[in-house]
Amino acid sequence: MWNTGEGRQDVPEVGRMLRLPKIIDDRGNLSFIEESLHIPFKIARAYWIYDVPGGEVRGSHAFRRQEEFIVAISGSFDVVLDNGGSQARYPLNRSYMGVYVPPMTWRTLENFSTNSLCLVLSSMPYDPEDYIWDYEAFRRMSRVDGNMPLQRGADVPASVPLPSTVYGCNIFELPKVHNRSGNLTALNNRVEVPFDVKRVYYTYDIPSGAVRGGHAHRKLQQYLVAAGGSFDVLLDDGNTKKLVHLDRPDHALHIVPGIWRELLNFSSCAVCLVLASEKYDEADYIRNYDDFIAYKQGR
Ligand code: T46
Repeated sequence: MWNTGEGRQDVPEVGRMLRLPKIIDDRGNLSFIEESLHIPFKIARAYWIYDVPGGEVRGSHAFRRQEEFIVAISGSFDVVLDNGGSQARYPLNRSYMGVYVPPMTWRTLENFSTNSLCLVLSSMPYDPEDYIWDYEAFRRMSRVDGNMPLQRGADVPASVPLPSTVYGCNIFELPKVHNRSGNLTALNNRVEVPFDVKRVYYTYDIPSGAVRGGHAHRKLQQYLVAAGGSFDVLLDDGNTKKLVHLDRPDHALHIVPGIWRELLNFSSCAVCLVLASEKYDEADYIRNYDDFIAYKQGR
């Protein structure tokens, strides 16, 4: 029997649909996901799947220990879950709704729309040993050891200080796994992304002419990705300005701490996906340009 995630009482819950914050303003909408707050685990890895041709099915497998949270950042697709006893189908088509997938859950992604982008946050680094590819083996295991201990995001050493200039802000070509069923880009903490991702947020429904940002951060560093469409980022370290164009989900702009940034020239359907090194903290923002210059000059 299928459960649509709408809270039906006659079937046990398989996975869970979670609603994310949605902040609406004139410059577009913004949603965010903080580890251990909006999702019940620490983020060890983020990946996204895109350019999926119609009719393709992705990811029919289970994980022994890994937890996941899955969001349709753009477009739509279905997440089909099976815990060995019950099934649930979660149609995703809004970027402020996502599905939490516990370990030992068989999960399949299907019914992808044109221009869909699937974001997955995972509790573990990539580990081929954690996959269960055979459904019958999964059924047998889910009867025996369905409650395996969870592995949380790894503890990692403190980061080295970064040069706080626009020359420290670079565009990186991200790894891309390409096959017939689309593209996948995965970033493990401290491997492909040079910090621990504690929060992911994204801006969408951005009207033409909108300018976002217009502030700097004291501590936060982040990776910015054009998950849909394109936009420009104007970087300013108080001495030098640099304009960067983003237009592909397999490229990221690394913004180091202490940089004034403005996001502008958003194309139609643009989605700005950000992997952030810190949880949201308004005290980390410098929202006034004169204060920013004073901060850079140590005043
Ligand atoms: C950045 C650029 C690229 C939260 O409550 N949690 C969050 O995680 C975020 C990102 C924002 N908010 C609240 C704070 C404001 O009340 O959402 C509202 C809009 O945020 P803000 O005006 O900062 O949005 P942007 O697009 O100008 O800036 C954002 C990030 O805040 C910033 O760190 O670098 O995107």
